[in-house]
Amino acid sequence: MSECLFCRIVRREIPAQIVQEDERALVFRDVHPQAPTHVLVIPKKHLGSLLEASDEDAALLGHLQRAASRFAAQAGLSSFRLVSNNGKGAGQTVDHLHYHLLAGRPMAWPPG
Ligand code: DGP
Repeated sequence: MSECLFCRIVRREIPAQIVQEDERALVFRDVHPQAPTHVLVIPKKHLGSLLEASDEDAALLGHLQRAASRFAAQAGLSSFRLVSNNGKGAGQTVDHLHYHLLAGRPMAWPPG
């Protein structure tokens, strides 16, 4: 059984504020929010990062973006940022693919 933190959230072994779920994706609130709305969109399947995704995961990757857009619509968001840190150098701290969906404040560009 995987000790991965986000796999454990998928299995409900660690509590999280889950806001959306389907057979392939989970959306839950980030424990250290960086914006008034900050959720994580993850695949239930373990992928360490986008670097572990293969052609057979293409539909799953599209599914995650649709999960993000569905959350944004249901939350009434008129704008949001969707970002994924891949690799330590990019700031990835949890080795399970995830997209941060941030909204509710002005967003600077480029990100730090
Ligand atoms: P990243 O640094 O891009 O790998 O983002 C990981 C995010 O995961 C970070 O914003 C904090 C969040 N996080 C870490 N541990 C937990 C946890 O146990 N529960 C929840 N809900 N979020 C977590």
